[in-house]
Amino acid sequence: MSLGLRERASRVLLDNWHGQSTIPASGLYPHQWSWDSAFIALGLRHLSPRRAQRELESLFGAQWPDGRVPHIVFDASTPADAYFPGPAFWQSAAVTAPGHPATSGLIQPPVHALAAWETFRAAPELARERGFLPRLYPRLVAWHRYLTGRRDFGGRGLVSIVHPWESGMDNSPAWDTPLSRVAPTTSLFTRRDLQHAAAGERPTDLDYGRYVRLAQTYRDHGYADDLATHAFAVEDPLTNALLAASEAALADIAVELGLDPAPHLAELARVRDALADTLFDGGDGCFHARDVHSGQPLRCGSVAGLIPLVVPGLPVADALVKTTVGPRFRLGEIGLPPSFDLTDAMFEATRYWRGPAWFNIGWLLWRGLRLHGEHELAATVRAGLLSAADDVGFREYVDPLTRNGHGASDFSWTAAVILDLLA
Ligand code: 2M8
Repeated sequence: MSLGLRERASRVLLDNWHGQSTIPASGLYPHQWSWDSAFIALGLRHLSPRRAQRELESLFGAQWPDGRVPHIVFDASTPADAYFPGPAFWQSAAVTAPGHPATSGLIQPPVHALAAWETFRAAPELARERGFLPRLYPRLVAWHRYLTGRRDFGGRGLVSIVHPWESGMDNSPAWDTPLSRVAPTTSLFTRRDLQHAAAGERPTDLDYGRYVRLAQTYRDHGYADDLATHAFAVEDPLTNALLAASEAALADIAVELGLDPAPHLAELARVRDALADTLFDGGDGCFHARDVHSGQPLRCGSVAGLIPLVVPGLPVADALVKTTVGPRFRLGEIGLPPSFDLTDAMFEATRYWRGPAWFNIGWLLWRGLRLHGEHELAATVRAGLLSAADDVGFREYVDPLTRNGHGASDFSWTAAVILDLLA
């Protein structure tokens, strides 16, 4: 099984390569996405370490002067109306230097330093020869500095996201309450996504109207990061957990570069403490996002609440492990992580981030479980992900109960994490 699967996964990444970076999937996602590229690099490093390095370098080549890494880097050779919202909507040229690639103005979860370190480890000699880490490290530091310096709206040492697209888990039920306060846009727009995917598996039109309104407001304020501009501002456990894990990776990178890792280890400890002290719910055995405007925890069964397992030294890992195998996620039994609590009435097995299992999330849990010594459960997750991909191909997401595939086919991060699991 493994040989065929590896070859098929490699083919997906080769086909989706666009010269300097990889698109998530043709049709639905025809540009470069930020956190997709990080997962893609984790797989590409086994296929072509040089390409994996290029993947991250081209993403960071589009970094903004303020340090933010945009969530989409537009491919200039792709028709402008292939994706909505495209370059004309975001108008990034107004805030970046001439010649800068066109990008969105939002961010995505900061898994990049972790991917950069793993990419380096796959081919240290080539990376040293190419100056991969010396060039990337200051950019990674500036990225984290943007997050901690400009996005701590809650004043509690955690990063706030200002749009559901920034979470990477766009229509997660966790965002329903804060999103309900947002008036949908009155501008007319065409949803290009529905030309490539079934409406029943995507966010609703009402969701999109709100997404567009939030992005328009941010853009019309020159992408300034002040809380008053943002109707939506939440502290998300997944974003902050990946920041902490990436600080641990920055410490490793610093050592490789002959620099002092101590500031990164201190930052890891600081974010980890802030997460555990403020977003962990002991009664529920998981982390909850917090709505910065209301000050309320967004109590809901999103799998994002389990992702802090990737944080080294997390003091509440045992409680999280218990939750993963309990009735809400049944990870030990089904091997695939539902994106939302299976027992909740809001669970929808095939609608995007409201229930389906995603391979990048499975990979993060696999990594987190191993980090905390849960090797048997990690092996179950690995087997679940591999057999699902073998059965249905490299789909964007799968129904965690029937294991039927949904969303885009030949989806890059699915193929990439499968390659990594096979390595
Ligand atoms: C999805 O998000 C984009 C908007 O950023 C979309 O729906 O068009 C999400 O699944 C996100 O996590 C992912 O990075 C992106 C590309 O795969 O698609």
